[in-house]
Amino acid sequence: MKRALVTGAAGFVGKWLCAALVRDGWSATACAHSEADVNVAQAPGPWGSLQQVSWKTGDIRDAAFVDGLFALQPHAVIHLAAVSHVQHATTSPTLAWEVNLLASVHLLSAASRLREAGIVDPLVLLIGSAEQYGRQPTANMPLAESAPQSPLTVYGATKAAQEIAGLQAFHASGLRVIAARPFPHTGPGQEERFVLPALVARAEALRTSASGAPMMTGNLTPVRDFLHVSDVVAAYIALLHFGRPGTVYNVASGTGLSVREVVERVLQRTGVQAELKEDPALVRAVDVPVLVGDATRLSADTGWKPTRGFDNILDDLLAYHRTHAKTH
Ligand code: A2R
Repeated sequence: MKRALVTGAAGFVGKWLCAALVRDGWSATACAHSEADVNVAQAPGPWGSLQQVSWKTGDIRDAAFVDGLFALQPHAVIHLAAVSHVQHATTSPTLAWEVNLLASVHLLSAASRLREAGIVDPLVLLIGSAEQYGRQPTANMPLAESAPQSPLTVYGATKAAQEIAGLQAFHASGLRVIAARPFPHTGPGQEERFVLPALVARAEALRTSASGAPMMTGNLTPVRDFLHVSDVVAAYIALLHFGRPGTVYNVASGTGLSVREVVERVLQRTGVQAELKEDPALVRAVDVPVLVGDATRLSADTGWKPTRGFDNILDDLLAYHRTHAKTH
């Protein structure tokens, strides 16, 4: 049985990924920040069972802790741990650089040592972000991986830097690094500080209160490409099997929706009629106007295709919100 090490495993994507890895026949070791995170992550959810996953806890900014994780001699490392929220990275840039870049460097060094010792040759899948592209001409959408990286946010910059570090290790020593640039993804279990769960929660509050209040939103003009988290973790597993080391892959649907269209679809799906009102507190000071990705390379190399459309994503979020709201 092949061994996979997953960092950031108690986070939103981590739970979906660990459960999917077990279903795919991997022995998964899940690295979480704290015991408290593990306890929360083990609550049952639509991602599947985490009972066969073994957990390690610690801070991946600590090089000795990261070295210790490699005693497991993993065949694959999927590096999800990050300051993952764009605004959090903007307000805490030092933390974002430490976690999103330095911790990745610890991981790459530990994987290289294992490889050089001839013990195992781990495949390292670095999870970056579409935010690495920054502001690009709308005419260039959907963006291929050849588009220049010009990150606009601290978050995007840290992820671009992580990728450069990973590809440098590949070029210098042959460490098998693959870099993924996922476009926005959501689904059950994502925190409400992220846009779609927040919109669903707000629409549900309007529906249940029947107050006739307006739907508060951030900037309605940005255009984004949304995927279901289950399709994203399927892409990561496909890359473990068929990805080419030293290669960058977009993970994207290829379809863009404006935030206005997104909000309208959320209201329609929840059965709420409400006026839209921009809340200055929800508007980002710096935001990328359009981000739509081209995943032709990923599909060509791995056969991956997204399976869940936008309404399906919303229905899943709604169902989860309604169950979750009832049980908490
Ligand atoms: O800091 P916590 O307790 O929220 O744990 C987060 C963990 N993490 C760390 N783990 C160990 N040492 C650290 N210094 C450290 N800092 C953060 O990474 C959390 O459990 C996990 C990230 O999960 P989420 O914030 O839920 O992100 P999500 O959506 O699962 O994204 C996964 C990856 C990230 O690299 C994103 O930037 C990318 O996909 O989109």
